[in-house]
Amino acid sequence: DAEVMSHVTAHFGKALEECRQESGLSTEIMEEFKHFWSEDFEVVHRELGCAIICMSNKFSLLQDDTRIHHVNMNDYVKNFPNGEILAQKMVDLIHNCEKQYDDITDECSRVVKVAACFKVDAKRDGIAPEVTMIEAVMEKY
Ligand code: B8M
Repeated sequence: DAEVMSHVTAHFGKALEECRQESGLSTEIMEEFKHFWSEDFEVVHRELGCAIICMSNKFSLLQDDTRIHHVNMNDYVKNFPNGEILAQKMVDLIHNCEKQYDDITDECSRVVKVAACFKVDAKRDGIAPEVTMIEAVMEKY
């Protein structure tokens, strides 16, 4: 559900500023995390992968091998309004994308590929939020 995903993105995106320096993700590449879902934002930069790893670590969403932590991710998403309808779906989509890029050894490069795959699949399944939907809930977090 796209509404739930707007909440997850608004909350998760708050960690971006803490991760800017160590990830090297410039504001020119990505000004705010909500733009991840924008039609004209291309999920291609290695630095975005590094940023997603750093951000995910703030919420313990990854395992030691930088793959998704299924239980923690499920619990994280369930905490948002109607989160239970998206939690397992999200874990399944991300895990399916991880399997497709398992051979990439560089963590940041692999994670940005997984994130791009996740964006495509989330759009296909109608659970990708519009940027305006994210903006509408950002003040809650
Ligand atoms: C990690 C949950 C973030 C939810 C916010 C919305 C979109 C962000 C996309 C990141 C995709 C997750 C990639 C992590 C996979 C690690 O193998």
